Amino acid sequence: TFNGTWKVDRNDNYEKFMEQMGVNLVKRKLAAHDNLQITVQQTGDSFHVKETSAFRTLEIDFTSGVTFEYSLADGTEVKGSWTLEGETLKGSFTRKDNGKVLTTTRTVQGDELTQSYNYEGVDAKRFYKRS
Ligand code: MYR
Repeated sequence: TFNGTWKVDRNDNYEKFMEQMGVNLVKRKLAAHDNLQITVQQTGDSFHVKETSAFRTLEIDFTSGVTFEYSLADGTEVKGSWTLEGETLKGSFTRKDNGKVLTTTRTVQGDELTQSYNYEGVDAKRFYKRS
């Protein structure tokens, strides 16, 4: 289900979420139009994700339930994992700088992937279309 290339189509409350994350105004404005695209290849419990945006291109591998390290596009370093629960990927990532937790989910319905984000009481979503 997650397999394929997904291009961000629209955001819901993403700027407020980034503000809660401490991202400054200029970066928030840029990040709201980052043209993020992810290509996901799932093999059982393992995932290979290629991320491309206005900011960077990177590839990561992770396995359901296994902790890994990741740097957000603004440089914030986090450590955590994605866990596959049924048809939903549930992520929990702890910031290295302040110990606070960002939670996120990914689900696919038809040709749309929805990623939700929560940080310190603020929720946001990004919707991606298959491309
Ligand atoms: C991946 O599966 O794409 C890599 C792991 C993602 C971990 C956390 C994703 C949260 C991104 C939040 C962006 C916030 C910008 C301030």
